Amino acid sequence: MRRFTCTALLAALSGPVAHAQVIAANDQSSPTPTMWLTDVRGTNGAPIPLLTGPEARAVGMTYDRASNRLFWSDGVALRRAPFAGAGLVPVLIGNVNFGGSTAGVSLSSLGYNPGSGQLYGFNASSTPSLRGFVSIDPATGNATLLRQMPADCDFAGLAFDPEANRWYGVNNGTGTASGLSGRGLYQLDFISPTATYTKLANYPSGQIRVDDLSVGGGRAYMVNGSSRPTFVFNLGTGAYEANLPSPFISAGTGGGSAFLNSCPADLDLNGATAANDLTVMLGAYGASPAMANWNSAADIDRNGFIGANDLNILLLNYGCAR
Ligand SMILES: [Ca+2]
Ligand SMILES: [Ca+2]
Repeated sequence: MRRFTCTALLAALSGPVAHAQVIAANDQSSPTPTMWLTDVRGTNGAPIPLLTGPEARAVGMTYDRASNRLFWSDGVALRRAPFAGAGLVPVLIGNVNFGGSTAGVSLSSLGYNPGSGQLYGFNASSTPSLRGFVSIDPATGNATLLRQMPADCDFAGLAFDPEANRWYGVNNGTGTASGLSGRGLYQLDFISPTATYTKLANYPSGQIRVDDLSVGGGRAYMVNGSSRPTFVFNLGTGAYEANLPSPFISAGTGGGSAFLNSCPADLDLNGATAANDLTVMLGAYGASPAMANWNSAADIDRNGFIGANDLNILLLNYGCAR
């Protein structure tokens, strides 16, 4: 059994915890599945359990800050819960389905676009005509195949950055058809009539699989459902940073994760957009990635420069708090 530090127990028992953190679960069934919250700043002690029991299994997960809801799926069942720290109360929405049938449903990732109000995912089905990117009605689980993809493609992680209006994904497939470049971290557009897949990075040396992806604070968190750590890729500098340790007690074969980005422009990841975020922004203002005062979190629109648009996004969201 995992032993908790006093700090983690106190944090788990003392009500809401700060937002801007990574939530992750895997797909193992025994011992009891657990959904974990990890403080990416490393200041909140050990990972905190949010939910235990069979409903905590996940291979895909995402967060909608407008409704403060987590969505996750074990591959077929779709669940949601309002985020309120430890003691999540899950609701079964239903099964992900095509026209009422779960035949050929094998979801491997989940993401949410607040602009369209739709969930999206990758259906890693062994049925070729159902394998690819799907949109999913968050109220019903009804799915529509948006783009069929080949068997040697598997976007096991998808994450949407609402400020930059960008999708990111991790692909475990080795194929190079359909504009792909094998396994790795991508920025992609699978919704427009002409899809684009831009590979940002290979996986760290020796790694051939990543189970899910969360994006926030200028970083891509590449989560594994096994005991392997979470790889952290800085989207501004294009370099890997120190791994986060795995929260999992027992290894699964898949996993799901979400970044709790409750406030836009929360640069210091403390759950509010306030004076210190403005201080961070002004300290980095005018910087590009090679400069000493560069801060990847402050490049909110992800255009490679910290400028007026980034400051404007911060000012528009100033005062946000959860
Ligand atoms: Ca903040
Ligand atoms: Ca910018």
